[in-house]
This record gives sequence, C-alpha cells and structure tokens, in this order.
Amino acid sequence: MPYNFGKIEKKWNKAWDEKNVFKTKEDKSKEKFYQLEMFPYPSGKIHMGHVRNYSIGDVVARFKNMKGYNVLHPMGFDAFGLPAENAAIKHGVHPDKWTNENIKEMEVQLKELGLAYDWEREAVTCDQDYYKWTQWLFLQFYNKGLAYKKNYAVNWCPSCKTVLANEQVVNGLCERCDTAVTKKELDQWYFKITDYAQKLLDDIEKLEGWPEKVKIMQKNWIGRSEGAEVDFKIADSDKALKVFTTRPDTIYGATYMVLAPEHPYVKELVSGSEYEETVNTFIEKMHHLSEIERTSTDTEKEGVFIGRYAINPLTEKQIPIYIANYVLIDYGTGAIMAVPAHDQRDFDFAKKYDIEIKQVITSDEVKGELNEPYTGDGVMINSGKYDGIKASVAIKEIIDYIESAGIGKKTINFRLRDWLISRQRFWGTPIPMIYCEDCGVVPVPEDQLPVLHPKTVEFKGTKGSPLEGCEEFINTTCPKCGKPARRESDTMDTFVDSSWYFLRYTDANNNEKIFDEEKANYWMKVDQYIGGVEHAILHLLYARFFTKFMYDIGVSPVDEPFENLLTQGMVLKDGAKMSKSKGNVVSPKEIIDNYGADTARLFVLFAAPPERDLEWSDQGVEGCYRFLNRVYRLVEESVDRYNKQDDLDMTKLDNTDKEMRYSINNAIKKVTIDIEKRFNFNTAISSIMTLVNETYKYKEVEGNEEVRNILLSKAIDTILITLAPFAPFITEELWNMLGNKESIHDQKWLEYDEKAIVKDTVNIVVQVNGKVRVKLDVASGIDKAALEKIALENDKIQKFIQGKQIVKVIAIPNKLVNIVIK
Ligand code: ANZ
Ligand code: ZN
Repeated sequence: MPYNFGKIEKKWNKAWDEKNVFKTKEDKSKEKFYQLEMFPYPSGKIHMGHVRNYSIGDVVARFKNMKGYNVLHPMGFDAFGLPAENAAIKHGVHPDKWTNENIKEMEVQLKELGLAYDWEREAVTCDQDYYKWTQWLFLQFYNKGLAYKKNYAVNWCPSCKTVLANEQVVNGLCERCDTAVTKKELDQWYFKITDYAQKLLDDIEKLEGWPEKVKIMQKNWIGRSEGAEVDFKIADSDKALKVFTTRPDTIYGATYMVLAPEHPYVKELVSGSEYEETVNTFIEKMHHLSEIERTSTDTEKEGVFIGRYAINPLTEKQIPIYIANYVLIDYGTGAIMAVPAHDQRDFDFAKKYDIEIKQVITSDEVKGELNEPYTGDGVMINSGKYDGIKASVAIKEIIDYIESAGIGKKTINFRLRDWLISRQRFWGTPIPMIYCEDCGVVPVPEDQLPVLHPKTVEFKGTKGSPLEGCEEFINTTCPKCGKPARRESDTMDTFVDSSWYFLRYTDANNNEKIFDEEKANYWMKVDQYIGGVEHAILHLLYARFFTKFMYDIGVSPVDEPFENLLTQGMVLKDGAKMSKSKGNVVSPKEIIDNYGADTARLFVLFAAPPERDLEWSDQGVEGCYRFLNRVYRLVEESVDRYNKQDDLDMTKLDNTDKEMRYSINNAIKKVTIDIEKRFNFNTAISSIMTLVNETYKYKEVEGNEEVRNILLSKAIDTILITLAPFAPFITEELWNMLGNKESIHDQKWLEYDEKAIVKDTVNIVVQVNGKVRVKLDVASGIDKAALEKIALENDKIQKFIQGKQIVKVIAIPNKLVNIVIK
C-alpha cells in the first residue's frame, strides 16, 4: 500500500483527541519540563512562521516526554487587538464573534499539524476568565503606585477623532483617511517600569540560557547612562537650566546650550522679545515630526537661537541658548550643554550656525585643528586647573566639584521610558477604573471584576473609542459613595495581556485566583521558550517586568520567567520574508493537503537549524516527502521479519551485523545529542536518513536469519522512535502496523551503547606497487580475503588500478595490503 498520509493523519488525530493523550499528567514524582512557544494572534490562518516555531517546540516537548520528563506544553491566543475592531467596522460583526471564529479555525489547523498541546489549559486573553486577572493585576500595580495617569501628547487624527499608534501614522498622515496627524494632549495610563530598570538590567546577567544578541538588545533598550546633572544659570534671570551629561569632563568646552523645543522654560524666555515669532514657528514645525524623524542620524541638525544666554559654571562665560530638533524633551532633563569639539551632533550644529568649537581633550590621535569631533579618551586641555590630567579622572573630579559647589550631582539615566498602556480602543482589556465627581479616581473593587465589554456597540471608525460613546458601559456608580460615576473608557495595550500568560498556563482554569502558587511553583520557570526575534525587546522585557513585580508582591514564585530562550529564524522565499505584499507566501494548508503534516514539519525542521533563516524550497519539500515514503516502504517490507528481542547472542554477529549494530547506536547518539544539546534538528534528521539507507542495505544481505531479523527490528525501532518527535503521524501508524500496542509517543527514548560505537578497528595501509596510497579503518581480525576485497573496492584505489592489470595482491591482516599492477 502506498503511503496515504491523508488517511493516516486523520485517523491518528481522531484517536489522540479521543484518548486526550496530550493532557498534562501532573506526576510530581517526575522531573518537570515546561515547553512554551509564543502564542499567536488569531488572524484566522496559521502561516509558515507558526509552522516553524511550533514544530520546533513540539520536537522538544515530545523528546522530553520520551526522556521521562513530566512535560507541560500549552497553547493559547493573544486575542485582543486592532484587526478584530477593523473587521467590526468593515463587516459589522462584533469583535468577540470574529475573534472566536478565527480561534476555532486556528485550533483545527494547529491540531492538523500534530502539535502535542494540552488544550485543556488553553489561555485566551479576550476571555473574561482571563482578562479578569489582567484587570486584577492592573489593580495590584495601581495599589503599589506603579500604575498612574499622566498627560501626554499623542498622535491624533482630527478627522477620525481617534488616537493613532506610531505605526498607524504614515508619512505624517492617518493610515485610514490620509488626514494630517496632529498631537493632542490626553491623560494616559502608564506602568512605572522605570522603577524596575536597574533590576531588569542587572538580572540580564542571570539569563545564561538566552542568546547573547537578545541580551544586548535588552541592555541597549534599558540604556543605562552614568553622568551628572549640572545647573547652568540663565543670564538676566534668577532661573537655572539643568542639563544631563555623560561627559562632565568636557564642561569647559560647552560653548552653547540646547533646549528641547517643548522645554517648559522656552516660552517664558522669549516672551515679548523679537525672537518670539521665529521660536514659535520652529516649535510648531517640530510638533508635527516624530521622534525618529527628528533625531535620526541622517536628519540634518536644525535649530534657532532664542535670544538668551546661559553662564557656563566653570568658565563663567556667557553661552547662547538654542532650541533644536536633536534634543528630546523626555530624555535626561530635556536640555544639554553642547560640546561641539567632542560630540558629533553638536559639531554638525556648530558648523552650520557658526558657533565656537573649543577643544578640551587631546591625545596623540589629534593633529592640528579638529576636522571632526574627537570622542575618545585623552588628556585635559583648556580646562583650568584640570589641565594635564586624564579625562577619565577629570570626570570624577569635576563631579566632586559640582556637588561641593551645590550646582549639580552625579546621576544615572535610563533610556527606558514608563510604559504607556492606554489605548482608546474597544477590543482590549478595559482598565478597571471609575471617575467620581466627589471621590475622584476610584479603582473597581476586586470582587466586581471583570469589567466586561458591552454586548451592543456601534463601530463606525470615527468619534474615537466605541467604549467612550457607549452609555451602557460608561455610566456606573461610584464604589465609594454610590453616586453616579463614569467608567474609564481606555483599554490596555495588548502587550499587557501577553506579559503573564505563561503563569496562567500553570493553572489555567482557576476561577478563584489568578493561579495556585503551588502549581506555579512546580511548573515555573518556563524551561524552554521559543519565538521570533522580533519580540526580543518589548514582549520579553514586559514579561520579565511583570514576573518581577508579581514576585515582589508574593504572587509569582520566580523573579525571571524564562530559563532558556530560542529565537527562531524567519521563513524566506526567494530571499525575502514571506509576506502577502510580496506575494511570496506558501500556505501551510497547501503543503499539508499535498504532502501531509509530517512532511511539512520535517521540511521546516530539516531545511535549516532553528536559529537561522530558512529558505523555502519546493525540492526540499519533495525530498522530505520521498524520505517518509522510503521509511514507510522499509517498514512495510519488514513487517513479516519484525522480531523484537532484547538479548542478542553477541557471538553470532558477523561483520555485517556488527556494522548494523554500530549504525543503530551511532544514530541514537547523534540524534540525542543534536536534539538535547544543540537544537540541530537538521543534522539529527540526516542521521536518521543515513540509518534508513543502511537498514535498506542490511535488509538484503544474507546471514544468520534470526540475528538479522532481531537487528533489523532494532534498526526499525530506532528509526521510528527517533523520528517520532519530528513526524508524529507516520511513526505512530508504522509502529502500530508492526503490532505494537502502546503509542509510540509513550515509548522511552532510546539509550545507546557506548561500547557498540567504539569500533573495534585497525588502521590498514594500502599500497600500489609499494607506494602508500590510502589508509583505511577496518574491523580488526578480518581475514585475508575480506581485507583484499575492501582494498580493491576502495574508490581511491580504484583510480590507481583502473585499466591496469593486477599482477598480485599481498594482504597481511591488521597491517597492510600491497597491490602489484602492470
Ligand atoms: C555633553 C557632552 C559632551 C555629551 C560630549 C556627549 C558627548 P546617552 O549616552 O545616550 O545617555 N543628551 C542629554 N540629554 C539629551 C536629550 N534630551 N536629547 C538629546 N541629547 C541629549 O547620551 C547622553 C548625552 O546625550 C549627554 O551627554 C548629552 O550630551 C546628550 F563630548 O553632554 B552630552
Ligand atoms: Zn464617589
């Protein structure tokens, strides 16, 4: 019978489902292993990236299970988000309906792939029994002062009357209606992640199982800078401007100052002067540009003099004050001392506006006048009493001086900003807050959670958030005084939902609590987390932040969530990432329909190591399909000879048997190490392929029938068991065909016999007319005839003797072979 993957996969999917085989068995006597892949957004269809991510995770989960671990391998959906809302606007369906229909479809597709998930633990972030706890967590943050409201200038589309995320602003226009986007000051909710900046940074050191590149990205994102805050007095004013600098050693070279256009002093400093108009025009212009547009390295530095001067506290000279595009309001103090001789941005700006460039640090590298800023270390010059000392030393001494003079202090700055979580959207977790005229901001009492979405809402795509206009939702009573009050209409950023789902899986159906501590304690941390590198910064940082916070309030048993992290590469076609817009998408369904899920899985695992990008190849898919056909045929042809037996009379083994025994053990060793230590699934699979080839050959060689059958059976068991995590359907089918009663997926992983791999070999020299041509490893003790045969059949030797006449062959066992030719 040919390999009928369609029938096989349906059959086993049904059987596994009925027996609920993937249910997590909480057997505390076993060591646990928590395997997790990043859960998907329910777009309705899985793509190749999912197939890859989830196949990798599935191999690990199945392997660990066969290794005797108690494995937790859950799946769920990151189900809030804008696409559902857009669909509601377009087609008038409730986002809840749209989302849940998509989830149903995707569950089917994930099952079709044979992924061993415990669906009873599914976590869906838009389910009320999930987001109830997201809201509960918000209240915990609020109680600790880590959730707060702040005024912030958001992107605003005046036509849609809605707030836009940065990625919805395209060239300054609203992505939906092409209206010019403006800024609008709105009260927004924030999480105070900056309180955890130092901890999040320090503990990166603990993440030994994380890729170095991800750790570096997190470090840079947190962006710790050591430096000082220094006060610069404003001339003809009693005010001072505070700057943040990482280079206090360059203070004698500060020849001007720059304020962010939004700096609160600017308006006052120019008020009534001849500069007022140009300054206001410039501020207005900056208002329409994003942070990236303003500060990217290829944006030209641009600014205006505001007509006022500051006093450099060390030189006591007056220096002009500018506002410019390259200084941002929300970093440091929003003001800088500009040192054009030693900073590129300041250098470019000073050149453009003809401002003094004063060098204060020198080294052997600097010759003559500066053609570019000197940013290296060196010796102080033009710096009064600090002249002649090293700049790195001067940093400390100048900070000491500033502190003693009371004009500043040493400080640490983080690039990390507080996390803006407010979204003016419907389809997200409602923020559980109430506004009362008398009592102010009042949190929803915990026993009144969850704050649910209204069932009937109108989605027009204009007039801001549908929640804001929904009287049924907005109107409520104050939990404190009972008077009429209004609900918060903002929902949370969906990154909030995904910041704790891995904890929920440990006890996903708990209605009393967010999860049971003991269960979380047993399962956490996640032993292996797998997902795309695009989440290297935000998701992983937020998940770490949540875990640390939950640990601090006694909810989480661990303060870091993920022990080991693997970031899989992208799936490419014709060198580019698969995407609809490029039209280079291969749909998983197409592959599953034409070749089966086992082939699809095998291909994505075989075509490249997990961390590398994978180039799609139709031939590669064909090749994997052919291989599975070969496995199928091999087993089918061997069914009658299948004879499982543990004890093998070693004295009966001939050389062919010994070779087979070697191949079996060698394959087990290679596959085990490749999966366990290195995630080298591609080489693991090729070791299995080699074993299949060798088994085909072995099957045909005559010898001791009983021994042959026992070893053939061993080889087949090895092929099927090692292949099972990669291709779960075909291996289960063939295992069953051989008469085995239990599931192959409940089999113990195979141990290898080290002794069988250390080959009992000797090195033989092969000469042609007395000249050494090749050295060969052959089994020790083989006789003259066998040795002669091996030598003559050798490829290299063949080249030397081709077309020649062999006069004689001298074979000395364990030593050499000499071939005499003419
Ligand atoms: C004087 C100076 C001299 C600086 C020099 C650098 C080199 P990091 O390392 O990223 O923390 N800066 C401070 N606040 C800023 C803001 N709001 N917008 C733009 N630039 C700002 O960078 C710190 C340096 O960036 C600070 O040190 C300041 O310039 C600038 F040779 O002060 B420096
Ligand atoms: Zn009240």
